[in-house]
Amino acid sequence: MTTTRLILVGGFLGAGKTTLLWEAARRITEGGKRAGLITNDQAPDLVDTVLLSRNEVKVAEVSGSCFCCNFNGLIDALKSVRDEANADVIIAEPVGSCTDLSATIIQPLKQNLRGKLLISPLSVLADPLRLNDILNGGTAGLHLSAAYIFRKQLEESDMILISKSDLISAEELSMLKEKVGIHFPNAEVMTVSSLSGDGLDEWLHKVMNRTDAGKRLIEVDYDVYAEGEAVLAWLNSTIELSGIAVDWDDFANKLMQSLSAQFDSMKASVGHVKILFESGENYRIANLTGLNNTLNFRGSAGISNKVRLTLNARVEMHPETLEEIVRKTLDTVKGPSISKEIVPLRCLSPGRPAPTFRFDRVVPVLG
Ligand SMILES: Nc1nc2c(ncn2[C@@H]2O[C@H](COP(=O)(O)OP(=O)(O)OP(=O)(O)O)[C@@H](O)[C@H]2O)c(=O)[nH]1
Ligand SMILES: [Mg+2]
Repeated sequence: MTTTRLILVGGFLGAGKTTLLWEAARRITEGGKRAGLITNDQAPDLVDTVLLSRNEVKVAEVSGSCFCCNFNGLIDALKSVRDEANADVIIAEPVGSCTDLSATIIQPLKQNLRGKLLISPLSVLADPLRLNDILNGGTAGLHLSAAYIFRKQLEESDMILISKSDLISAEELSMLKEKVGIHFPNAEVMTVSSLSGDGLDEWLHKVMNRTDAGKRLIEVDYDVYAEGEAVLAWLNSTIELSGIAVDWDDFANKLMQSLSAQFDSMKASVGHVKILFESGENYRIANLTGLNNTLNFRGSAGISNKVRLTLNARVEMHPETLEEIVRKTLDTVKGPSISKEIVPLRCLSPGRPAPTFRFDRVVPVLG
């Protein structure tokens, strides 16, 4: 490999990583450089990969395990994006429930790919509403151990990006930024909105010109970390649906409203539920990142006879319960006139993280 730049964008589930990757790749391409992306998940059939692949940019996926537990998978993905897309810049999104990236990914990369990879400061995104609650001593509606992961992600970051800055007022944002600076004095704090574009160029300019990645290591209690991951049921599925002149946008609305209502009534904390309905060139995407008021939709899959649905859910409950809810809700919403074929469906609870490497020292970056 020659010197390719790698930008790692971490942050908890639903923080806005994929949306930022999309927007950053677009800006990098417009600036005349070639961008490539890497997604990561505990299982294949990722909405993020399908969505990002609709862009012109090369996307590789490391699935079945997080980057830290499948370091070689990350190296292979880096090589494939670099070689196949001739990428100058690669942006990678680790699993949203992962932490300890400095010790398990950044230091090993610095050592193993010295001279071949320029690594940007570790950027960690945080949803402003969840972040505010966590800084006030709450858990942002998450299990205590999941909230621990959220805090650890921020603690190890080189840059904290308060995401979705369009969701709160300028005054609230400035107060939050100050509070983050007090809680995490070692990180640089910035604010971004992928929706309005605010702060994106400033962030990109910094990460494209710096190599001070993984400046510190943090202590992580792997028992708490493992529990924080294991409390989430993880469901990935691809489903072919067919009927006669079906309004898929209406279908998507009913499906997500029903799932969200059930999770809320069970007081089951949602990490992220995302669906993508694809009908040829048309697609509709829906995201739920907490209670029903976080549900949002984009695009249109239109009216047609056939659609491909990719569904990913990370919800705090037993995997079998999540699978049953998803299967039943799909059947109820589709009724007898629409047929469904589940291509694959995987539902699991992540196992204990077992990183390939875990460095106990910061690898220096040579000038
Ligand atoms: N208002 C607003 N919403 C945003 C912004 N960026 C992302 N979102 C929304 O936040 C939700 C989650 O976005 P993603 O980009 O999928 O988040 P993620 O961090 O990749 O989530 P995981 O892959 O599950 O970890 C979606 O509904 C997005 O539309 C933003 O700048 N402003
Ligand atoms: Mg994502």
